[in-house]
Amino acid sequence: MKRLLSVLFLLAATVTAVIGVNVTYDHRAVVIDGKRRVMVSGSIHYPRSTPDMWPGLIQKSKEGGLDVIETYVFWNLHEPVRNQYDFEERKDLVKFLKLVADAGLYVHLRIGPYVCAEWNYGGFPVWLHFIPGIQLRTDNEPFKAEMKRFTAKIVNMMKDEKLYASQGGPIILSQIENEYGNVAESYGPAAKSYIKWAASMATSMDTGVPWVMCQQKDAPDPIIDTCNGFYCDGYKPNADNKPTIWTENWTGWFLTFGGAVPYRPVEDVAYAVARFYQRGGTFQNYYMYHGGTNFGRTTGGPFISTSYDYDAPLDEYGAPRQPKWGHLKDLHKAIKLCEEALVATDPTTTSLGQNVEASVYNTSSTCAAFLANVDTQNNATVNFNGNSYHLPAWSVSILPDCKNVAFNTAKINSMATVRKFVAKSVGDKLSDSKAISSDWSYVSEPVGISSNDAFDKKGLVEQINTTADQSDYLWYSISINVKGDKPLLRDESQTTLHVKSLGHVLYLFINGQLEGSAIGNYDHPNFSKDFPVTLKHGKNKLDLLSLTVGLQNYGAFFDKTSTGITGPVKLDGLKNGSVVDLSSQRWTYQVGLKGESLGLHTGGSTLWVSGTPKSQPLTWYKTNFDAPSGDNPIAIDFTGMGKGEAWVNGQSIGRYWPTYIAPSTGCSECSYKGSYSPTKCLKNCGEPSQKLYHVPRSWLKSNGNILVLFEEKGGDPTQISFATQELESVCSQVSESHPLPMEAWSEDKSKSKPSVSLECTHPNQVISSIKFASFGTPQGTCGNYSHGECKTTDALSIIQKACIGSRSCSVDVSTTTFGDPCIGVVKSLAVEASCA
Ligand SMILES: *[C@@H]1O[C@H](CO)[C@@H](O)[C@H](O)[C@H]1NC(C)=O
Ligand SMILES: *[C@@H]1O[C@H](CO)[C@@H](O)[C@H](O)[C@H]1NC(C)=O
Ligand SMILES: *[C@@H]1O[C@H](CO)[C@@H](O)[C@H](O)[C@H]1NC(C)=O
Ligand SMILES: *[C@@H]1O[C@H](CO)[C@@H](O)[C@H](O)[C@H]1NC(C)=O
Ligand SMILES: *[C@@H]1O[C@H](CO)[C@@H](O)[C@H](O)[C@H]1NC(C)=O
Ligand SMILES: *[C@@H]1O[C@H](CO)[C@@H](O)[C@H](O)[C@H]1NC(C)=O
Ligand SMILES: *[C@@H]1O[C@H](CO)[C@@H](O)[C@H](O)[C@H]1NC(C)=O
Ligand SMILES: CC(=O)N[C@H]1CO[C@H](CO)[C@@H](O)[C@@H]1O
Repeated sequence: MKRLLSVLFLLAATVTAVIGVNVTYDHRAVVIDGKRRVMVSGSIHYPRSTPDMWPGLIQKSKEGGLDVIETYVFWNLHEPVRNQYDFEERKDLVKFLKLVADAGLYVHLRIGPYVCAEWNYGGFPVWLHFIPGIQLRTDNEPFKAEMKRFTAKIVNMMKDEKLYASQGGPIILSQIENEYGNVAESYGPAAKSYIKWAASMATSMDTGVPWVMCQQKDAPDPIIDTCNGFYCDGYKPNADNKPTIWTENWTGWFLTFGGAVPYRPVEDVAYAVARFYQRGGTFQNYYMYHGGTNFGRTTGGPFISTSYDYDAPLDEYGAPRQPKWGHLKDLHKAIKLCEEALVATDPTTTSLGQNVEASVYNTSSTCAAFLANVDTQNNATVNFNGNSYHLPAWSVSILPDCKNVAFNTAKINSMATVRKFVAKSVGDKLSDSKAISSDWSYVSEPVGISSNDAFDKKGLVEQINTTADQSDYLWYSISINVKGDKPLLRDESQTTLHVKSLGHVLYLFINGQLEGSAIGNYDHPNFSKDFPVTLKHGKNKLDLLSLTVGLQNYGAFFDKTSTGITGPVKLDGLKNGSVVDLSSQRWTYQVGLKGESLGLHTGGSTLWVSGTPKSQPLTWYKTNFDAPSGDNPIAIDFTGMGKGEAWVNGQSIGRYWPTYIAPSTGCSECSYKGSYSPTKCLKNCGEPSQKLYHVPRSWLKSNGNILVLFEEKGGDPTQISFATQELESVCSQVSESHPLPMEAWSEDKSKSKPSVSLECTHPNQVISSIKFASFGTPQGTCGNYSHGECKTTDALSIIQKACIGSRSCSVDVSTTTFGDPCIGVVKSLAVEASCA
């Protein structure tokens, strides 16, 4: 009987699972099976992590309070060669979506297929560029045919796997095109007809779920136009029957090689999100919730770094970034407490004074309110609904019952953590050396032309047209004859080679020797440079190696952005004072490196010789290594190397470039108050933009792993080391005056007190020591607390007693627990602990 029952139960479960839900929308919200929903979404791009990381990322998204995972679909990853598709491993879109469904979350599938995303060529395959007569992203038949073919490919794949909500799957929304409204003007009248076509092409695919277009004010019905930005409060869609949706709320910003590391304070992210729901929004997406890593040559830009951490709530390696993750989790709980009121009616907003306003969602059965202080400096105390409320500057308080504050965006209850990468020796090393290996072999890459596929051409070529992005590298080679009897050149010190390039990086070799280099940056990939050169009498070989560092991904006609040495290239320093222009002479070209054509990245080939030449440009290095022990995330610290690409067991972990240093200025103190911009909050000025590079654990065996590097400039591989991410401290600081912790909301409110909660994130660890505890007026931040003037004497022992040996603990922030060291002063409790 029991067995029969469970069979019946299973049958019932299967039946409900295949019955689809009806996703529609109205002016308030996305409507699922007739019910309006308030939803929180977060972006995770599946190829920016590995399949073994996906379940953990999705689980932490769910715990963080997300309802929806949003991802782009990356056309150039899935169709590297026209009509040859790849959906394996990191590209296994279906597997990713099924894992999201298994976790009980919904999906917003942004097909694009133009995706921007700081991704190479905005996600377009470069082969599109070579289709005769094609014009991308406009009303052009060859382009529309390709876009429709790929969109249909993905839609049909989703349908075959029953992944649309209408079929019982997780996909409730889908996006066509991407931020086209930002650039449409440049495409003239064709923009309008293109968008009309894209809208009807998409809706004709009959997915059973709504489509959206972001940053597209003229999105044709029934497509919902949505907002992207740092703030989207006040956004109104283009028709009364469409809900207000925020498809990209930038949780931070992307890093570039040559830039400092951007971050966005969580108080400001929370403020932006609360303002959005306050002013009528019902669906908001964090871009990114997990940023991850640009493996291989997938970065766009140009100059986007390999790390795509984005200061997201989940860090590059998948760990919760605290307090960001936790504070937003508390925010989501507060918003969910308001859901019934939010979907029932429109808000009524009234001014409570200068820069202070209340929005109330009030019906006969339910009431929720948001009180906002949009002043960038001044705190405010306001009267609302018969009570008095303190509103810190640039903050929103959420009152799910129009009376009690469940959350204030500027007051963080969540725990903070400090995670650090700690150098780790590998294998059973006898020495203390943290080097990955002292035992390397190498292959020297020939300078200049070495391939039978090299070709001659008069004049300088454009790089993307020439390489079709099959490689970062393009050789431009030429010979110059300096006649011995009647020397052409003035004094050698006065001879210069002037090179103008559209980017992105250039190395100049003269007679086989590296003479100099030039680099662009994110804002200006192009450069002009005068290289002092030394030429000998007779024939001189000039080899210019031009590199791309990710192709343009944004802007009108971004696909037509040129790169490479388009000239002029001139030699200055002739005896008679004139300049020799080499630009229109006959050059020899080679796409890619010899080592690339030999497949050296796998570590195969018989060319490897033992040894570790240092500071030698154009060198392939190889070593074997054992995986660092434990299960914490791993990175390689590339300090000591110049620039290049690295492969672990044949898989590219991306371009490395630890020698590109961020500007030394621009990192001054940053307040969360006031409008955010990508340059407002920066750190690591004067340091390498990126020195740590993620090595996914799942790419490693316990021993016998192969690491291959291709170094362009010259470096010392014996200096590079593994580092593992370690949890240094967990901290919390909570004030007596903080709103009640969210857990207490549904309990007896009169009894609950604000509390400090700590938890070791690793399941096998417990709180092992209390590094700091103070009740009174402590100062500082996690890792850096100090006592204030007011403090009790026994805070440390109270916390030790409550926490040591437990995985988590919670202590009330109250004079009942600690006594009162300074009557009349608002006190807080700060604790720093470590886990082991
Ligand atoms: C889906 O819901 C909409 C409105 O909520 C309704 O008009 C429509 O008939 C429903 N469709 C199905 C298939 O139930
Ligand atoms: C909500 O509406 C009721 C009935 O109209 C009214 O009495 C009450 O004051 C309103 N509450 C708020 C906070 O505006
Ligand atoms: C404003 O409020 C915050 C948080 O409640 C507090 O720390 C700060 O001292 C206040 N500032 C002023 C000028 O009162
Ligand atoms: C790079 O290009 C920009 C815009 O085309 C131009 O203004 C600038 O002068 C160029 N810089 C160099 C160093 O050539
Ligand atoms: C590639 O070549 C075509 C035709 O020669 C030219 O129109 C186009 O501008 C070039 N592409 C780039 C990116 O320069
Ligand atoms: C200077 O010498 C170069 C190289 O021989 C020649 O091409 C050029 O025409 C000369 N210029 C003048 C002004 O004589
Ligand atoms: C720690 O605090 C001290 C004094 O407040 C300050 O000088 C120092 O820069 C802080 N260090 C960090 C890492 O924040
Ligand atoms: C690209 C884009 O939409 N940028 C916007 C991001 O949000 C800020 C603040 O609202 C705007 O100023 C930018 O224009």
